Amino acid sequence: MIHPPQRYIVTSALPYANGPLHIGHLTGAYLSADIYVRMLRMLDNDVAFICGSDEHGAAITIRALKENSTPQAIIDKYHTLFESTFRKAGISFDIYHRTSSALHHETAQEFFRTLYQKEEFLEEESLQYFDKDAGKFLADRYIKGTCPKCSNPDAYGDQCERCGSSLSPLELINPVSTITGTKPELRKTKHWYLPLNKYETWLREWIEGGTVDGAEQHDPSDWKTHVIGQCKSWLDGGLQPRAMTRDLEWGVDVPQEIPGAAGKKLYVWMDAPIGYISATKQWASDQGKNWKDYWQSEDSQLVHFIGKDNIVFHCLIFPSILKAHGDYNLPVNVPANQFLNLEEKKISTSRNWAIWVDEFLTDNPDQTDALRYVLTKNMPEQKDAEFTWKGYQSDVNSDLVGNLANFVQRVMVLTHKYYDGQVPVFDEDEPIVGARGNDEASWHEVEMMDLFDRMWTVQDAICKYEFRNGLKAVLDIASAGNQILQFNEPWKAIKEEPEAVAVVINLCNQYVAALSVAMHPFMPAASARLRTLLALEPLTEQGAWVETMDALANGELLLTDEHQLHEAEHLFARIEDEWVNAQIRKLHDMSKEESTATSVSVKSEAPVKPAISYDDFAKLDIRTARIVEAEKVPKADKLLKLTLEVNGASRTVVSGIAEHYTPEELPGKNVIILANLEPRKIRGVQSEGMILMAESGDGKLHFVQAANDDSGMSIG
Ligand code: B3M
Ligand code: ZN
Repeated sequence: MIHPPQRYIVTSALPYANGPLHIGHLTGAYLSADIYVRMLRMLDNDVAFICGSDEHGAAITIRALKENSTPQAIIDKYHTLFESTFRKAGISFDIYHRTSSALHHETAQEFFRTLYQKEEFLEEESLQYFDKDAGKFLADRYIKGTCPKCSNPDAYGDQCERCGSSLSPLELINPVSTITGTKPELRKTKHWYLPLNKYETWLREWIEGGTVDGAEQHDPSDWKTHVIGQCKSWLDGGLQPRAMTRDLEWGVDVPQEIPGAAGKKLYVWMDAPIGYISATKQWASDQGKNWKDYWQSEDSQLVHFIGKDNIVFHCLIFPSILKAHGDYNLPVNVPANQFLNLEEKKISTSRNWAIWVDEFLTDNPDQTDALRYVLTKNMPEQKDAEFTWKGYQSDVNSDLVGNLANFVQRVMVLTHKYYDGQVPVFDEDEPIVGARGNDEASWHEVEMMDLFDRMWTVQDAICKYEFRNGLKAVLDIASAGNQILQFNEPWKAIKEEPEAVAVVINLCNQYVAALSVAMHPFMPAASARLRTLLALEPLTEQGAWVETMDALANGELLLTDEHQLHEAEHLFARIEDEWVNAQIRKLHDMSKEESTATSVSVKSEAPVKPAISYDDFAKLDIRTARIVEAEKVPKADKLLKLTLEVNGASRTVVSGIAEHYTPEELPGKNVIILANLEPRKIRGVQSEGMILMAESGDGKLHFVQAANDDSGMSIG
């Protein structure tokens, strides 16, 4: 046995149930965790792999308001979408739960009640913005105003998206409620605060020294530098008490028996991480297990997989809640990933600059393992990383097709050609040229020991959360196999040195069989396809790695002599230019950067934007105009090129209305344009201005028009 079995609880960040998942989410907290968990199971550990939807928080209620929907409808939609997305992506959670469940509410309330009864909280009154017209206190995201740092007029109560400053609502200049557009008033309200400042000493000892109450809990050198660095900067900046409750209508109620609890909910970042525990309770109950074995036993290890924006919550706040409760383990590691950029730009949900996982895998079900491969190869483990479609094409075509699949294909074709598909018997003492080449003599047994070492490199890298290195080690097995073929040239030697060829082909079959195991954590579907080609039993994940490594360590063959292979098939298909160019076009066409840049549309029920000065308004040159010509913009589904007449002069505007109007129906229409918007090139067309559109509740765009037909009238 190469690895004493251990118990693990592994969690992936609970995605907010208010928007689809993109490839940055997938590679950041889910694919990384899945690779790790699959290896843990293959090493015969007892693992609970936990996730679920994070269904509270102001963002969900804001979206419900914007879409004229309800929070329940929003979370139901996205919870279902996430279940489908993770299933398609092969993410093997043991349970995918949800924080709107009764069990979660009970668990989170129990946590709050315990901390309250232990008098861990500070009870403090504070001033908070209250919207008189809406009759409610305003959560940070419901308040907008001018950023005190960069004067961005559209800053939110918790953050300015232009300069990135984290703000508190009281810092905003000219705050307005995003619900009614009115100026909110300050009112007193009581909340319960976690005294993080009180925990600073033990948190620092834990983060920097790996000890809890003097006892070693983990080795800090196992943690990623950037995670430790972010925690230290928070600790060095001095931790402040943090409110664990909010005045909200949507969320987990503060236990009502607590005085002053009416109308108060748990802060989403208190309730969400407790979602890991409630999900484990549900899973353990379904499996007839004891959830405390995973969260409260010293035999269990807790690992959180997250993106870097969640580090403070998983390394400082949630551990503080766990330790304040008293019965729970702290994480032994939080291997947070950094961010993935897309075509050299930040992935942006609001600008639709993203590859949406469910949509991509629905359209390309045969690309799941290729996507897993490319996202792992480019995983932002230590620093932000890049994803490009051309890079996807070259990674798949050179690594998966050109190396891995090519090696498998050659070995199987040669085995069929010379031995009718049967793994040949071989002579242990027959020398061949090994994978390291340089004409040095090697033997089957020596190359098999090399194989053991290569497999060990895969295992060791994954167990250290180095998934890029682990994946490279898998491809190195295929490269070594290709080298063995290249150096021995069995297709030439078969006549003169059949004994050596038998050694080479048998050895390469062992390499292929080992690949079917080594690929599994990264590309489970391709691993299964390969095992079918090899006429091997489907992999039983639990303990499979131990079994394989024990066999190799004992000099046993993974494919026994005369094992009959099935016919060879290509394991991966090449990515052609046409397909990859279509993906690139789709990304640009989808990106709202173009469509909203060319026609301003205001949803009827959208909250009023913050007030602006008259001087700001006076800078806008808004005029009437008439559409003279209209035509589609080539390869851009949403865009039309319009020729307008304004005071007798002609100008071109590119507008994102192609899904709402045909070119034929537009000539002669009167419209209103913003005439002095800086010209910009869009899909190769110089666009001079912007057409004003009104967006009705059903999402249809309507022209804003003047009462009479004169063009060029200035609107003021
Ligand atoms: N939902 C933030 C996010 O989706 C939050 C994670 C909660 S993990 C307990 O990135
Ligand atoms: Zn700012």
